[in-house]
Amino acid sequence: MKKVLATATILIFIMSLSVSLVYKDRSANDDELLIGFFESCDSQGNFKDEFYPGEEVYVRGAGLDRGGYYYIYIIRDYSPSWGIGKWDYVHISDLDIVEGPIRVEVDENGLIEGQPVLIWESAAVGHYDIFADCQTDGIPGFYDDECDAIDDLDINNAGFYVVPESLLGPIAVLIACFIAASLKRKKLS
Ligand SMILES: [Ca+2]
Ligand SMILES: [Ca+2]
Repeated sequence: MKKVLATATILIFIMSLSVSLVYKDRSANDDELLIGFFESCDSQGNFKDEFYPGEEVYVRGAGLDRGGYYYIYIIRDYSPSWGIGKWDYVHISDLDIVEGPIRVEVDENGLIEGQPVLIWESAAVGHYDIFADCQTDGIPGFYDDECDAIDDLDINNAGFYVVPESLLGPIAVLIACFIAASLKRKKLS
């Protein structure tokens, strides 16, 4: 009897665990579909805002124009406000484009097809935003917060940041310059 009870307890535990895991997966997906997002990430789709020079930059998005398509641009960090609503448009000519346009399709659930999508093969040092300009809703070429998407304001004003691999290089150069200047001064005096 004890054995039967123990087995039943274990079975109930395993069943409740799998039910909660399935529920967790489903609610995570629902959240993505309902809230929407557009974020820099790695090749596995993990959100990522700091990259090293030469690294690949990917993007993931949800809540986008269902069945539509977008042009994605990486731009040098646009620090003025992108504007909210229809009366404060940012035009593509206001932006300093580094990569793009990269065309992506959006599926019937509002997710970018085949994401995460590679948008930069070899990142260079700096602060950047990512702009997804909807070509199937709103006015292409202008930022419209109702159908377009931006990755912005993660690292100060930027959507992502490419850090120098080591700050030791520039510091070493500065120290060498300082020593050389002091030696020169000593020689002259
Ligand atoms: Ca920005
Ligand atoms: Ca980001």
